[in-house]
Amino acid sequence: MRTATNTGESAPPGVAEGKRRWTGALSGVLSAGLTFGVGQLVAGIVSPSAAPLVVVGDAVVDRVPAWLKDTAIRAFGTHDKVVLLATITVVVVLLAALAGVLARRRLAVGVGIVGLLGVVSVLAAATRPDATTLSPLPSVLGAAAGAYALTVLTRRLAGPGVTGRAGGPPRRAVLLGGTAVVAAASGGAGQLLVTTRSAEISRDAVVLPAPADPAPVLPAGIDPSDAIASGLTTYATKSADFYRIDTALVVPDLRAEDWSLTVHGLVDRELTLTFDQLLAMPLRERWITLTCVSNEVGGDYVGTARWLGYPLADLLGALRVQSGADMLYATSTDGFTLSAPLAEVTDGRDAMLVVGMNGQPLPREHGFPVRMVVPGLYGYVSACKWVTDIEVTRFTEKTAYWTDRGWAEKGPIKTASRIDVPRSFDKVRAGRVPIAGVAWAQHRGISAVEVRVDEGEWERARVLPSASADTWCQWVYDWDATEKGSHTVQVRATDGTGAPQTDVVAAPAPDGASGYDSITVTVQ
Ligand SMILES: Nc1nc2c(c(=O)[nH]1)N[C@H]1C(S)=C(S)[C@@H](COP(=O)(O)O)O[C@H]1N2
Ligand SMILES: [Mo]
Repeated sequence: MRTATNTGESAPPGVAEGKRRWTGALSGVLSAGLTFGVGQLVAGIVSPSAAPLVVVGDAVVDRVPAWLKDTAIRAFGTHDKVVLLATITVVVVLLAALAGVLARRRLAVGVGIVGLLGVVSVLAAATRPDATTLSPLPSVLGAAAGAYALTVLTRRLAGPGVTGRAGGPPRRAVLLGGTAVVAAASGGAGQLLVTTRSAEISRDAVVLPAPADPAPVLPAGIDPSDAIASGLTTYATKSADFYRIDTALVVPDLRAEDWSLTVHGLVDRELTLTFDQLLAMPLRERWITLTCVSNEVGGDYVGTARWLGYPLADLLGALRVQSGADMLYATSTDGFTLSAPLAEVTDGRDAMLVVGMNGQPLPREHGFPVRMVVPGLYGYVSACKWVTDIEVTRFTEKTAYWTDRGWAEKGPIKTASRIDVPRSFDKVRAGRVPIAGVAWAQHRGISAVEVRVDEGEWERARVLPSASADTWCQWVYDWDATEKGSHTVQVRATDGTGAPQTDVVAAPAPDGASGYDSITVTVQ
């Protein structure tokens, strides 16, 4: 009797209650879906980087403790962003389901949770470094749509009689399905708007000038075909294969026509440069190897490309740097900052404001339209992507993003060598076994590479030519593998100044990993 009154039909109370709880959870999740769908649509119109999921993700990236960030980069590598977005999505879905269930008891509680998500998103949007007055709008309208949807769904589906004739399955399906369709459609439309107004179109329209000072033709002897066939890294890294490391959750959407760079601070004359003005300057093209400070011994956060740009030293020379300045504080459009030592930038090396990579405009993930590249310094203190502001200042005045998170203030690249073939734990046939890899000590160059087996004598490997001291080189060593069984192979390099690579084992933090790369192989 009482059960019948409560549920409005004859299903056992537990079943009906369970079903309604699921309906509540689904209402909550779909309302959250609508929040993000509408948010994405408004972001598509207002600003792609202001989409709720993006701003919340960016805020999390900037606030997670340094150790967690380092661990994530180590564990997930370049997939760390996907993992983060998936985690945030799971948390939101769970919260939204909870909001939907609670809303059935007290609507205000459920709507309150949606509102709270909205507030978090608005705060995240408003505090982004590239925030405008319109940035909170996607979050505000998205949260409003979500709260409205949850109210309607809860009122129509959670009350008594919901599973009866008036509110039975057809109406539930229409309401829930309709919400899902609107959420997906607005999200999809927003995504379409984002892609059509994106920097990709701007990039397609860029025509790079021929370099006034072209890169040298690569010397013969690079990329020996047998070693490449067995897995040696190619000397030149394809842009699509180039490692990507940055704090940006979505690639900044910066059009070349909207880009400008301001150079200011301790200079006699300040400068604001547009993209067209930069392209009109005499450009230089160089092979340069980039390395990330997070690269582990034997790791692959390193790559070589042909970079086209304008020398930073020439730019700064024209502005006349004042005495006392020792640092360039570069800021990216998304608020990332780095501090590059002025001494290295102006000592004659090819430190550049870069517009081209491997003969193409910079790929968006690698800094379109303009980034910095300084040979010899780890990326976090030199290679600012999407750079829009450079302040000439002092290390005593300012600290940059990674320095604030415990990494070294200055980051010269440590001499390193890596074994590419054979792979560790490979089984090889007794006889002549080619061992090959790469070695780098940017701007000092590599003068020698040595290999040793089972901690025996160090033997000279053949160092292949390279374009300059600013790039890595490949090396090959022919090992006469006679003794069957398991062996360890180690490598070490000597830089162009004659300094040997250190054997001291160090983790990437705070100033780069060190120690010898080593593999274990079984001779059969
Ligand atoms: N704007 C911006 N620039 C940045 C970073 C970043 O997080 N944001 N990361 C730096 C780091 S740590 C490295 S190693 C290089 C990597 O450049 P790539 O992604 O083109 O390989 O970019 C540097 N420039
Ligand atoms: Mo890096």
